[in-house]
Order: sequence, then C-alpha cells, then structure tokens
Amino acid sequence: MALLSFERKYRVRGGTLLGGDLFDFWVGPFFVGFFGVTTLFCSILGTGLIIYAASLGPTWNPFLISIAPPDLKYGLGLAPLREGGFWQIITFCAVGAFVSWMLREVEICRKLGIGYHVPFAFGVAIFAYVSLVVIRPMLLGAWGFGFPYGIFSHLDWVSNTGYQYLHFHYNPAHMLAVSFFFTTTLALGLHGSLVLSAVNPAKGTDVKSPEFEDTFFRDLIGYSIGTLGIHRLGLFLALNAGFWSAICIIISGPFWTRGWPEWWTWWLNLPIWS
Ligand code: 07D
Ligand code: 07D
Ligand code: U10
Repeated sequence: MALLSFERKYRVRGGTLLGGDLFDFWVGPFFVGFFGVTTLFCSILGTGLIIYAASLGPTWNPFLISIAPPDLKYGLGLAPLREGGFWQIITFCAVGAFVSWMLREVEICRKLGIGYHVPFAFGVAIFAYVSLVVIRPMLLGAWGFGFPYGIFSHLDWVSNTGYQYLHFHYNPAHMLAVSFFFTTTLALGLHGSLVLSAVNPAKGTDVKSPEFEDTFFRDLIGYSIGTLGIHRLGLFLALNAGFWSAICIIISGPFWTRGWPEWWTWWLNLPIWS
C-alpha cells in the first residue's frame, strides 16, 4: 500500500488523551493534537526567551551565547530574570516541550494501535535531562547546579563538574553508561551491516531471507539472537545508556562528595588481596 493511501486509512479521529476532538487534526504531514499545541507553545516561548536573553548578553556568536543558571545564593528560590531567571523559565519551557512531545507520541501510538515503545524511550532521554537540571539541583539545594544553555559553556560545565570529582571515569555508573553507549553502536553497526548484506545485494543476485542472517551468526559465534531479538537488545542497550547516565550524575554530589577514585577503596581493601 502506498504511504499516502495508508495514511488516509489510518488518519482517523480518536485516541487522544486530552482535548477530545478539538485539536484532533493534521497540518500537512504533522498530527497536531492538544500536545502538539503545548509543544509549539513551550518551544516557541523557550526559544524566544533564549534569543531575548542572548540579545542582552555580550555576543551573537552562536558558539559563545550562554544563558547561565542562577548563582548558588538563590538556592531553590526564583532569581531575577537577568541573574538566572531566564534560565529558570527556559528550563520550565524545555521540560514542558519535551514532555508534550512524548505525550503527542503516545497519542499517535494510540491512534495507530501500536505499542508505547517510542515514547517510553524518549522518556528515558527526558529523565537524563531532568536529572541534570531538576533532580540533582534539588537534591543539592540550588538551581545553580544545573548546566548553562550554551554550546561551549555546557561543555565547560561537563568538564568542570567532572574534575570536581577528581577523575569522573572512576564513577561506576559512568562506566556502565559509557559501556552501554559503546555497545549500542556495536549492536547498530552489526545490525545495519547484516541487514544490508542480506537485503541489499549486488545487482543480479537474490535478496536473502532472515535464515541467512541467522546462519551468518551461527557460523561465526555459534548463536543468533534472531531478527526480533536484535531490536529488543538494541532498545535495552540504548535505554540503559541513558538510564545509567542519569544515575551517574544524580549520585555525584548528593550521594558521593569525594573524588570518584576514592570510592574504589572498598575494592582495594578486600581481604582477598592481602
Ligand atoms: C543528532 C539529534 C539532533 C539534535 C541536535 C542538537 C540544540 C542546541 C541551542 C544555541 C545527538 C540540537 C541542538 C537545539 C542549540 C543553543 C542555546 C542527537 C541528534 C543536532 N546537549 N554535549 C552537543 C545538547 C548535555 C556534550 C551537540 C542538548 C549535557 C558533549 C549539541 C542537551 C552533557 C558534547 C548538543 C545537551 C552534554 C555535546 C551535538 C540537552 C551530557 C559534544 C548533540 C537538552 C549529556 C557535542 C559542541 C548531538 C558538541 C555536544 C545539544 C546536554 C555533553 C549542541 C540539546 C549537559 C561532551 N550537545 N550535553 O548530536 O559538539 O546529539 O558540542 O540536555 O562534543 Mg550536549
Ligand atoms: C541529557 C540529552 C537529552 C535530550 C533531550 C531532547 C531538543 C530539540 C530540536 C533537532 C543523556 C533535547 C531536544 C533540544 C532539538 C531539533 C529540531 C542525554 C541528554 C531530552 N564521558 N560526563 C556522560 C563519556 C568524561 C561527565 C554521559 C565518554 C570525563 C559529567 C555519557 C567519555 C569527564 C557528565 C558520557 C567521557 C566527564 C558526563 C553523557 C570518554 C569530564 C554528565 C550522555 C570516552 C572531564 C553526563 C546525564 C548522556 C551524564 C555525562 C560519556 C569522559 C564528566 C555516559 C564516552 C572524564 C559531569 N558522559 N566525562 O547523559 O551522565 O546523554 O548526564 O572519555 O553529566 Mg562523561
Ligand atoms: C526509524 C525506524 C524505521 C524507519 C524510520 C525511522 C527510527 C522501522 C520505517 C526514523 C528515522 C529517520 C527518519 C532517520 C533520521 C533521524 C535522525 C537522525 C534523528 C534526528 C532527527 C532530526 C534532527 C529531525 C528533527 C525534526 C523535527 C523534530 C521536526 C520539527 C517539527 C516541527 C517544529 C513541527 C512539530 C509539529 C507540531 C508540534 C504539531 C503540528 C503543528 C504544525 C504543523 C504547525 C501549525 C500549528 C498549529 C495549527 C497549532 C497552533 C499553535 C499554537 C496555538 C501555539 C502558538 C504559540 C505561540 C506563542 C504563537 O526504525 O524503521 O523507517 O523512518
């Protein structure tokens, strides 16, 4: 079925979480919905505030524009606009836009009668962002612990925060997250190459069935996870990468204040080594 005639068949009303029929329509290729309107509202307001706050700053160089969170002295209170208040409203708009986008995905899933896997996965990315700008600052008692909104300045924040714990690579949750990120690219590299090798063969040769894909890995490593299984594994790896990232930054400060290499003394002091 051609894509457009498929879309005509499935573009039917219903399945919305909020707003009923009110925003249950499409504009060009986009489904609107109540959460499309809230996404647009939050993202236009947030982007507008970034541009306005940038206009008050010293530069229009896109790499150097930076909207900083409030000073630590403001704690968890509201700060004046030019002293971090913009950052606070922009953060509010960003969370509103990301959560609205996720709920718009949920509504589209409901319309199509498919699972909620995509919004769930996006939820993990949102969790990682919220861990940086809401959960950790709240546990530490000041919005000033959030990262600044700027291309270079957010890199400075990551580096400075890392060195506050002496050597961030020794953070065990960071180790897990990094390993999951690496494994995700390994899995996608293996999957993308295997599928192309079977279904996009040289001119004049036949497209091969999934049995060929299974057999390749059974010949190579004695086991094939299967065509559905590789997608389950990919999702599992990617979600764990984001999840352990969130954990690694939440525990840095609220639950461990010294250098991360020191955390490993329990391991060095195991009686088994002496
Ligand atoms: C390819 C999907 C498309 C998305 C893109 C990003 C904006 C920002 C805003 C000028 C994979 C769109 C960018 C809307 C413009 C202003 C004010 C996704 C794809 C193309 N970072 N980060 C980047 C964000 C954090 C870190 C690039 C966002 C944490 C490091 C881009 C967030 C930490 C490096 C960017 C966020 C951190 C980057 C490319 C939010 C730990 C790089 C991103 C909302 C997670 C790399 C100059 C990309 C770079 C980079 C955006 C958070 C670390 C500007 C939106 C605080 C070490 N980050 N980042 O491809 O080149 O993502 O930086 O949390 O080396 Mg970052
Ligand atoms: C937060 C992005 C969420 C995005 C959302 C959507 C828009 C719309 C619109 C395109 C989580 C945004 C959408 C804006 C755009 C259009 C149209 C993703 C987020 C919701 N580290 N480190 C990580 C590595 C070092 C440090 C994570 C590697 C050093 C700190 C990951 C190395 C020190 C923090 C990671 C390395 C250090 C991290 C990031 C190597 C510095 C964090 C991925 C090889 C001296 C951060 C939650 C992530 C974290 C984090 C990898 C080195 C410090 C596991 C591979 C030793 C302080 N590092 N790191 O979280 O966990 O993505 O954040 O050396 O805070 Mg690290
Ligand atoms: C996968 C897959 C698979 C496929 C796939 C894919 C994964 C099974 C079958 C998908 C993969 C790809 C396509 C590969 C490429 C993807 C990436 C590399 C990931 C990164 C992607 C990007 C960088 C692209 C990002 C683009 C985006 C996010 C689109 C931006 C869109 C918008 C800004 C519009 C959003 C629409 C909304 C919110 C609702 C609709 C609204 C409108 C159209 C505008 C009109 C608005 C209204 C009518 C509402 C009124 C608004 C109001 C009242 C608010 C006003 C507020 C004010 C303040 C004025 O596995 O195999 O193949 O393809």
